[in-house]
Amino acid sequence: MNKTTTLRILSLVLAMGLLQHSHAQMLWPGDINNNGIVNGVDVLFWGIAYNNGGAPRPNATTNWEAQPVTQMWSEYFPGNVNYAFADGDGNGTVSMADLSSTIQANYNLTHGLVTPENYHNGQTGLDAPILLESAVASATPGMRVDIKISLGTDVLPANLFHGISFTMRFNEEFVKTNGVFFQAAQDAWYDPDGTNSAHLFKVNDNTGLAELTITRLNQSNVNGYGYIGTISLIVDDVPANMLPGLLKLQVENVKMIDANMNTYAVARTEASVEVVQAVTTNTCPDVIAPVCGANGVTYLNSCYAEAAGVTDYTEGVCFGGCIDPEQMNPTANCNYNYQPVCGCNGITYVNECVASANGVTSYTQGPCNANNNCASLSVSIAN
Ligand SMILES: [Ca+2]
Ligand SMILES: [Ca+2]
Repeated sequence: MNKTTTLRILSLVLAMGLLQHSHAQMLWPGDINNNGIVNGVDVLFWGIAYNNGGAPRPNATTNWEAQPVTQMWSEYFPGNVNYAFADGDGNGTVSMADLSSTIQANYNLTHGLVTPENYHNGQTGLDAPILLESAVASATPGMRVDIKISLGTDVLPANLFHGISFTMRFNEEFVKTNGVFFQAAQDAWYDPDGTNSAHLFKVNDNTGLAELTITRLNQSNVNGYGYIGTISLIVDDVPANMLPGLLKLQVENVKMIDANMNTYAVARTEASVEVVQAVTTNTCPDVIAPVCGANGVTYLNSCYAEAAGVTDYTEGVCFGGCIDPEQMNPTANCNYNYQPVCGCNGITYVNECVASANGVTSYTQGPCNANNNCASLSVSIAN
């Protein structure tokens, strides 16, 4: 190895060292914990540094680009990140503007390798839980589903609370794009005056992930439990063949901290709502003017036939003597328990009540044989 080569290698090593050194001092606005991504955990750090101050950052921008931090502030987060990293806009104080102009604006953006957050998911029955409570058990396309979110219970409260960040996963195929919202609790237990906390709620429709972060702002803890807000999901107009289906909301990753940034385990739960097809209400008149559909089913009148999708029909009952139009009762309160009967018209009805309400004058127990339009359950009853 000659002298020139040695020098070149030396200067290369030196340059790499400098790069490395300057990289360690580089701030990406919004990535307060400097782990490579802007997300809710950065909001927790922001809450811890809120109102702190130090040297402003020369030539600061909130754009997503690396900026040198030339002068450190006096305090450091655990993990040795300087408080100056919480000053996203570089004006020398950590304020609300740093949340909106950097964390919110640069949310989910990444630089370099992302270091995973140290979430602390707990155990049911041992740790304070995040509880999800849906207002409804089932919903139809287009409907809004409200799910109440609580943290802690009287038995397992959230003690020494300064902030919490957690993700919730939902099956995005059941949820309308831009159809997820959050409403924070008013005068919540973690901030009774409503003046000492902030929250950030973000949704990624493509991945079906929502993230909620709530933080206090004065670096003092509270003990408590209860309602923290409501997440609302608008059910998408999913194709009928996907229904019934289950819309699930599951708490995925949680980080809850005190004012010293100790983390506390939180138990996770989920909520599910059955998505079912909307019941189409039939507005046909109950006029007795029977028609016989091409499917062999007698309908009370042509309106009922067409409502059932049968456009090919003839006037009168399908089987004279077998169907009595006077006996047809579109508003009969039949259940749909499967106790099939075979009508005199050769059509299987789901049970006696349905057969009778369709005007069938006689029938035998059990389904008709396979050749006789077995699958045709009555459609002429509005239920
Ligand atoms: Ca981060
Ligand atoms: Ca600032």
